[in-house]
Amino acid sequence: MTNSIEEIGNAACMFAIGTNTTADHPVIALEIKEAVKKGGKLIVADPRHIDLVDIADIWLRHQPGSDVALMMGMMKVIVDEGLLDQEFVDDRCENFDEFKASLANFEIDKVARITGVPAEDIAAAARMYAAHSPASILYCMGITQHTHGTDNVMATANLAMLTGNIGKPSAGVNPLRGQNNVQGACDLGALPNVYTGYQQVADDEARARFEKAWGCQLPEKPGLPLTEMFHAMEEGWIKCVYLMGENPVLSDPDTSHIREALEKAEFLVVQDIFMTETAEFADVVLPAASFAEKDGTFANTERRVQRVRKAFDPPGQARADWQIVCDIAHRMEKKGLDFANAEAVFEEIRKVTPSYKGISYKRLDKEGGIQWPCPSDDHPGTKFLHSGQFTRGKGRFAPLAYREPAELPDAEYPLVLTTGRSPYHYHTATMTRKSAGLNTLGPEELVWINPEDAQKLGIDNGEWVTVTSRRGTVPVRANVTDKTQPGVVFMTFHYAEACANVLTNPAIDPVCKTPEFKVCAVKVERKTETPAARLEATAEEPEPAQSEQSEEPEPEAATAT
Ligand SMILES: Nc1nc2c(c(=O)[nH]1)N[C@H]1C(S)=C(S)[C@@H](COP(=O)(O)OP(=O)(O)OC[C@H]3O[C@@H](n4cnc5c(=O)[nH]c(N)nc54)[C@H](O)[C@@H]3O)O[C@H]1N2
Ligand SMILES: Nc1nc2c(c(=O)[nH]1)N[C@H]1C(S)=C(S)[C@@H](COP(=O)(O)OP(=O)(O)OC[C@H]3O[C@@H](n4cnc5c(=O)[nH]c(N)nc54)[C@H](O)[C@@H]3O)O[C@H]1N2
Ligand SMILES: [Mo]
Repeated sequence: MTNSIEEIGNAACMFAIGTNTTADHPVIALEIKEAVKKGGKLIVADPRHIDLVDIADIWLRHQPGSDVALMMGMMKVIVDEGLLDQEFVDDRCENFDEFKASLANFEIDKVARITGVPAEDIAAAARMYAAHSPASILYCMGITQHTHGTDNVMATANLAMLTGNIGKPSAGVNPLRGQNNVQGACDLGALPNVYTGYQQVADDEARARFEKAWGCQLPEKPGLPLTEMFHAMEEGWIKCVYLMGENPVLSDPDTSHIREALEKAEFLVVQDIFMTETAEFADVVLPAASFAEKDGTFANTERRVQRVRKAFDPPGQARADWQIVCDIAHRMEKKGLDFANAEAVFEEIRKVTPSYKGISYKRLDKEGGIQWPCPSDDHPGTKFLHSGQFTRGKGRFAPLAYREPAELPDAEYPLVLTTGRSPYHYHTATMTRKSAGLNTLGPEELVWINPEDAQKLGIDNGEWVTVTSRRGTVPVRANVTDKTQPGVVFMTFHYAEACANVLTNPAIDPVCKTPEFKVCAVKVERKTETPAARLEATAEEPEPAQSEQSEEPEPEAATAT
C-alpha cells in the first residue's frame, strides 16, 4: 500500500476494484465503513454483488476481465470534462500526452459495450472520484489475476496521478496484500528477480554488495517465476524442488499439469505444518512450526514490520522454517548460516537492506511496529509513500490498450468462470478445514450461477452439477443466486474434492507471470437425473426419513486428476 490502513477512514472517496474487502480483509473493511459513516463516497467495481455493494454509492457490475476499459473510460471522462489535477500532472508526472492519446480508444459508448456497465454509471463514477479529495484506490486479486493484470495496476496508478491523489494522507494506490506475511516475504527477496528491499539481481552494483556481505558469487540472471518453474519441471530441466509453505496441487491453475510436473521432479522436498495434497508427492516431508510456535517478524500490507512471539512449543519434530533451512545449509557445508536466534537473522536483514536499516528488535519491542522505509535508528518510519516526489523522480503515465482475456466463452463453453474466496476458508484450507466451526459455516464448494442461466440449464438450487472447462471437470452443488450476473459463474478454490483449479486457465500475464485465475470459459451441466426420475426413486426408497444430503451421490474425485 502507498498509504496506511488507518488513513482509509478519512478518505473523501474510495474506489474499491476487485477486492471483496469485508470477506478477505475484514479489518480494512472496518476503515471503509468508518469513512462511509463520515460521509465518504464509495465506488465498487466487482462483477459480483459483494457485501460492500450494499454500502456503495455506485456499483459498477462489469464483465470479468474488462477493467482496463472501465478505468480508461473513467479517465477519458475526467480528461474530457477537465476534472483532472493539471498542476499535479504538470509538476509531478511525465508522458501525459502519450497517455492522453491512448484514451482516444475509450469512447464511453464503446467502453459501455465492452464492460456491460451503462455509460452514465461510468461517467458518474469518474465524476465522483475526481470531485472528492482525498480519494483512495483499493484493489486486490480481482484486477491482478489476469493476463493483463499489469495493465490493470498501471491503470490504477494513472487514475491516482491524473487526479493528484498520491503522496498525501488518505489517498494513494493501495493493493491489499493477501497472505499474512507476503509483504515481508517480498521485502526480503523471496522473488526471482530481487534481493532484500527490492535490490535488483540484474543490477551489478547491488549484486556486488550481496556478494561482499555473503562472501560468495551470485548468479547474474534472475531466477524463474513460480508459474514457469512448473513448465521447467515438466520439461525435465528442473530436477530438484524444495517447496515451503505452499500447496500448488490445489492452488495453481490447471492442476493436472501441476501434478504431472511434480511427478516428473526427481527429488521433491515439502516443508509444511500439515500433510498436504502436495506433500503426498514428496520424497521427503519436513515438519515446520506454525506462526504461534516461533519467533520472528511479519510485515503487513501497510509495510509495518511487527514482532511475532513464540506462544507454544512446536509439536513432535517440527521446527521453525529458518532453523530447518540453516541446518540443511550446514549439512551442505555452507558457511555463514549459523544464527543463534531469530533476532540474529534480523540483524543481518538490517545490514543488507537500506529500507529496514533503522528497524531493530529493541525498537519493535518498544514501539510495537514500524513502517518501512525506515533508513536510520532515529527515523520514525513512513506512513505514506511518494510525498513530494516519486521513487523514480517523475510519475510516468502509462498509455494503455484493452486486451481481451486469453479464453473467452464460445458455443461449447458458454459461461465465464471467475474464482475467489469465501470468508470462511483460507486458500487450500489445509488449516481452516481442521476447524469444526468453519466447516459448519463453509461445509462444501458451491458454484454460484444466476437464476437466468440456471433456468436455461434446468438446474435447481442445491442440485449437483458438473463444471467443465477445456482442462477438466469438477462435480459441485449449484448455488442459484442473482449475486452473480448472467453468463458468469463463481467458485472458490478451497475444497480438494471440487477444486476450481482443475478448470482454470494457466495463461499468464507476460510481465508479472501471474495466471488468469479470474477468467476462463466453462460449461455447467446437470449431474442428477430428471426431477421425475428422482421422485420415482424416492418413492421406492425403503427409509423415507433420509436427509436430502444423504440421497445425493457422493462427489467423485475431479476427473482431471
Ligand atoms: N477468508 C479469506 N480471506 C483471505 C484469503 C482467503 O483465502 N480467505 N486469502 C488472502 C489472500 S492471499 C489474498 S491474495 C486476498 C485476496 O482477496 P480478494 O482479492 O478480495 O479475493 P478474491 O475473492 O480472489 O477476489 C476479489 C473480488 O474480485 C472479483 N472479481 C472477479 N473477477 C474480476 C474482474 O475481472 N475484475 C474485478 N474488478 N473484480 C473481479 C470477485 O468477484 C471478488 O469479489 O485475500 C486474503 N484474505
Ligand atoms: N482459482 C484460484 N486460485 C488461486 C487464487 C484465486 O483467487 N483463484 N489465488 C492465488 C493466491 S492470491 C494465493 S496467495 C495462492 C495461495 O496458495 P498456497 O499458498 O499454495 O495456499 P495455502 O493453502 O495458503 O498454502 C499454504 C501452505 O502453507 C502451510 N503453512 C502455514 N503456515 C506455515 C509455516 O509457518 N511454515 C510452513 N513451512 N508452512 C506453513 C499450510 O499448511 C499450507 O499447506 O493461491 C492462488 N490460487
Ligand atoms: Mo494471495
